Amino acid sequence: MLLPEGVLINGLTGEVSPDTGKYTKRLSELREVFQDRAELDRMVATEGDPVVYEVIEYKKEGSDLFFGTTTMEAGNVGGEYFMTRGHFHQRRDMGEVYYTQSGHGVLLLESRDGETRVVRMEPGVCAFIPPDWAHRSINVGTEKLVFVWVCNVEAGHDYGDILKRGMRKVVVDRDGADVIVDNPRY
Ligand code: PAN
Ligand code: ZN
Repeated sequence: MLLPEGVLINGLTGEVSPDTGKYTKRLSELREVFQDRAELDRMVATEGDPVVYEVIEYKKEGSDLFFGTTTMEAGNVGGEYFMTRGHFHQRRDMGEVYYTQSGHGVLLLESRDGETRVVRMEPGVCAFIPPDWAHRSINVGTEKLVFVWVCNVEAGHDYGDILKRGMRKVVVDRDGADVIVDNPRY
């Protein structure tokens, strides 16, 4: 039998305790994600392959739900802000919740038929991600962006389409302001 448990989440660091697993994504692992690959390679070589984000999860065998944190560093690659890979769920009937704890971000969403929506990620904003909307989070601030996500264990990730051609929009820095523009590569 699964037993209830309180899990402590640090909204400034993303620490989850207890956790059941974690991974880190560094810039060199996100080569397909950013447009300016020459600048990415330069950053990997000269800045020690910076961490872009870390995911920490709490998942119990036999449960229908799991949750965790994503903690994104601040930065950009040639003006394109640090972002996650972005994905649809394998299960098209399963959505997700993103609850921002700290920092400033943009949650970029795209429906299967190509509609774009944006939800600003600010502390206290709990974003509803409907089933079958691709989602990518982007740190547009100067500090860590930390959010809690809650999802069905069977949702799964489908990275294929987004890794291949990106999303229809990209979020770039223009004189310190975040601007959403058409993806020139799409
Ligand atoms: C999140 C994401 C996490 C990392 O847990 O998986 O923020 O983003 P990518 O998986 O797109 O690299 C989630 O949406 N899970 O379904
Ligand atoms: Zn997801």
